[in-house]
Amino acid sequence: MTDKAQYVPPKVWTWNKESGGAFAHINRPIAGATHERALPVGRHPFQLYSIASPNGVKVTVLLEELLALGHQGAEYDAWPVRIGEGEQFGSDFVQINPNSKIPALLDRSGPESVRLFESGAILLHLAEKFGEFIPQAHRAECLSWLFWQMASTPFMGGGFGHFYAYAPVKIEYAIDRFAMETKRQLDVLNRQLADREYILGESYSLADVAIWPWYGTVVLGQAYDAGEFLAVAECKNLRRWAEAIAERPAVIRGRKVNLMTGDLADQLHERHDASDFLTKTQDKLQPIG
Ligand SMILES: N[C@@H](CCC(=O)N[C@@H](CS)C(=O)NCC(=O)O)C(=O)O
Repeated sequence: MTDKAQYVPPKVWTWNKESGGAFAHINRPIAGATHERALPVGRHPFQLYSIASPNGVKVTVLLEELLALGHQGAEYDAWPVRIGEGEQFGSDFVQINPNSKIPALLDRSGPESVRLFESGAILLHLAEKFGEFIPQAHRAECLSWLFWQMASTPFMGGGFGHFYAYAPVKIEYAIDRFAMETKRQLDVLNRQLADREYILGESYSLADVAIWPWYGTVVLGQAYDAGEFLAVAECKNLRRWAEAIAERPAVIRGRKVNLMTGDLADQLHERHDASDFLTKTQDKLQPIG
């Protein structure tokens, strides 16, 4: 290891400067709204406020999968939240998610609106509401993998991704620590998929919906530009699974919703109708429903 420890922490930490990382301008050590901001509301039972980050994509993929199964009650309006501009600290957004992070969902299908935050809770709520993607015979296993993803990914995203791709300095100790853990997590999945088509076995489930946007994109070399560094090609089972899921029409659609970066042809900033995929992106998919 080459880095020398130079920083001696003071007795009490104070917020006196930006950290310098890629998202430093939106990081702050206090919660709550910074400004008044109303959120738009559309006509559908579900109002999603999000972006097409892995945590956001989990939800749009599930909604698109539910619609593909014919659940018209899963129709949704998806509104972008520009987190780089601090919209997650607007008053209406904070009313839905006091933690100021996307995704946030308003379920207006019942007599009272229900607010939801934390992508895992949103997935569980939707899957239970429509009775899909949690096979009763494997319910405990499915929840175990869902909670595994929610608990494990911050080590990869906030740990490895941050220090490898976003931090203003490359710190060998931090990159080693989180690369080690990320490799271990990839191996957990690679072994699980050695003799199973999907995480739970033969059928695609909520576990796959939750895990794919993070670990699927990493193993396909689409995250942090780290495919070579992490030698993801070694994870052959995981790659086979990731490639198969990437081709699902609902996954292709879900990844476009609230996408604000990359190829313009793929960006669907707002989604209000299945036909939006055809009229507002250059998607060649047939509209559903
Ligand atoms: N555990 C949360 C994490 C959500 C999260 O970290 N969202 C990020 C984008 S992927 C965000 O909104 N960041 C804005 C910020 O931290 O201010 C979940 O799964 O919903």
